Amino acid sequence: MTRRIVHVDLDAFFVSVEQALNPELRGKPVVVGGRPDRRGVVAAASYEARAFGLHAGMPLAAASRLCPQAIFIEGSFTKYRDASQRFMAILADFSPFLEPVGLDEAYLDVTGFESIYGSIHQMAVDIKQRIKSELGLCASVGVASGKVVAKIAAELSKPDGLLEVAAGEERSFLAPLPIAKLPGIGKKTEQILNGLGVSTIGELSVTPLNELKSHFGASGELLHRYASGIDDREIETPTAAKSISRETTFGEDTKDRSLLEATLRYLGERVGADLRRRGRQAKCVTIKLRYADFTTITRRHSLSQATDSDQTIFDTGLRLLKKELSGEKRAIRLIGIGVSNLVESSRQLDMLNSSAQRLERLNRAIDRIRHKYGFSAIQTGRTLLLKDIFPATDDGYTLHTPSLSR
Ligand code: TTP
Ligand code: MG
Repeated sequence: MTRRIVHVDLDAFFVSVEQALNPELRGKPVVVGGRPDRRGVVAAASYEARAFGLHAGMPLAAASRLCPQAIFIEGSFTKYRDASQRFMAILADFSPFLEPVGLDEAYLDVTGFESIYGSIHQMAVDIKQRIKSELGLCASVGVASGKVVAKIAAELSKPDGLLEVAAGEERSFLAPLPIAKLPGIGKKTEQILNGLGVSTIGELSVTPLNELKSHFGASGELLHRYASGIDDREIETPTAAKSISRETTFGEDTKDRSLLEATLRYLGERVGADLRRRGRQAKCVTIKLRYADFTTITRRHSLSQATDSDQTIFDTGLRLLKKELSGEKRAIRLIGIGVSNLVESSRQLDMLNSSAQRLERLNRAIDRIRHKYGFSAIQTGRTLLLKDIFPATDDGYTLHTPSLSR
């Protein structure tokens, strides 16, 4: 039986929630992101606003010049989180094989569910209908044999769309599309491919595998498969992790403090991003070191308040590292950082503290940019020196032990 994967993405999510709650905003150009006289960017623009050229990421001032009649709203994360939870609960009624992605997107495996709904098409119609009647929101739905094609189908169908790609049609569906539509192709990969004369997904699918591998390593093979419409990745239902950690072994044992600190920062950022993606915060930070003689130690510190901030995770790890290494003569073979004692994210306390709030906004903005343009689109000062040591991909640095450090 061919798999049927459904991808659901809400249209103009933040704005649509505002419009659902306030009928006066409906049918109008609306922007969530803040007042146009403030610094900041558009987080979400209604489709009416997009007709004027407004889009996410555009400075608010520029948006207001292009569309002076647009209504600008500050927005409130709590509203969007509530809507997101209700959205996911609706989807969970349709299939237990549910993988939420961020707030307004999810994959469902619905293979074999025809018998319940008459057809997968009918099921998709029912999903859209329930989201519309219970949340007042429009969803776009893509259906295909794998995640990549389902996601692209949903995106192409926007707004309020439904697009099903029949089994066997994946390759011809993708072929005419620009490579940037393929998940995993950020700015950097796109440039390299353009340099090779590849601009459509069809051209990518007929580029010799060897050539792709020589430029992108193991991810070259993945690109090739995705471009050919082959994607057998399973739906990953979230499990409540007890701890999250990243570690890496150096190519050569090292005593270089700045390399150790930069690597700790990088691994800490991966841990922080993973925590935020899971909507969790941690109350305990642990570092792990293995010395050249294979002696392995862990050191941990409990925080007074749970955190999901890269800065707090790193600062805590760095203090532990400095304490451990003071007077230490041996070189380091492996370094790792992790968090445990996880709790559900709650922000009320942080919101009283404006510097914590700023950090939270910053971390979330970085997550979004990296989600869209690849991990290396943004580097924090601390990790810059890694640039000269490890190959950077859209997905981050390729450390010596990538499976442990991603
Ligand atoms: P998206 O699904 O990327 O965008 P969207 O739902 O607004 O529009 P559509 O899917 O119809 O193209 O992102 C979901 C929400 O995430 C979006 O409503 C607001 C938030 N977001 C930001 O805060 N900043 C951003 O840069 C982006 C892209 C999204
Ligand atoms: Mg969306």
